[in-house]
Amino acid sequence: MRTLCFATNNAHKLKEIQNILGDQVKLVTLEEIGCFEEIDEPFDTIAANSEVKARFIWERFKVNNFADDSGLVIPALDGEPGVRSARYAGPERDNKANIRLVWERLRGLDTSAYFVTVITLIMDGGTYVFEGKAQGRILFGERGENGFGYDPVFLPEGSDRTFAEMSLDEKSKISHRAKAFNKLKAFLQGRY
Ligand code: ITT
Repeated sequence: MRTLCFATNNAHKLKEIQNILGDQVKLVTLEEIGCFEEIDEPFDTIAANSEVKARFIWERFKVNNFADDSGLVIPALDGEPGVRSARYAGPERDNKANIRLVWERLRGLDTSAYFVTVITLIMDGGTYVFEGKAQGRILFGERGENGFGYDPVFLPEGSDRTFAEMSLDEKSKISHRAKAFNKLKAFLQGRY
């Protein structure tokens, strides 16, 4: 089985994605390919940040790899929090404070929002991009205990429950992340 580097050191994330991709590939972390550097995410779009990570690994280590980046996009806030989703209210990555800031800025505006995940795969020198979106709207109140980040205030389209009121299995049927990774999986099938 060929190995494929997933540009992360988050063991939990790696396990989750290995589970989606199945046994057609063996994922390895950044540390396993000898990369111990913090890779900057300097750009102002989610797509550009995922590409810069994958390209860095390819240039430096010449190994097939993919990188992902995700965020919450609120059109009425000109796309914020977007690339700044994790640190919207400050460097502490405080989910509650991030949500409060969204509420503060969104009051009186259109609450439509979507989560997006962009994966950049660099395989044998070629670059391939996979995107997944989950459309919904922001609630002014938190509901549910599951998930992370903005899940308690995100009501996906067609559902009467927030992402945080869903089990991981349920969320994984409709989430931006699952959609993007299922596209990657389909692409790798038979090619890797
Ligand atoms: P890395 O270490 O891999 O960068 P991260 O926490 O930055 O992990 P992502 O790039 O996947 O995670 O997402 C960036 C932020 O966007 C994340 O911290 C959340 O605030 C928000 N976010 C992304 N996906 C989400 C989801 O499924 N539910 C709730 N919030 C999400």
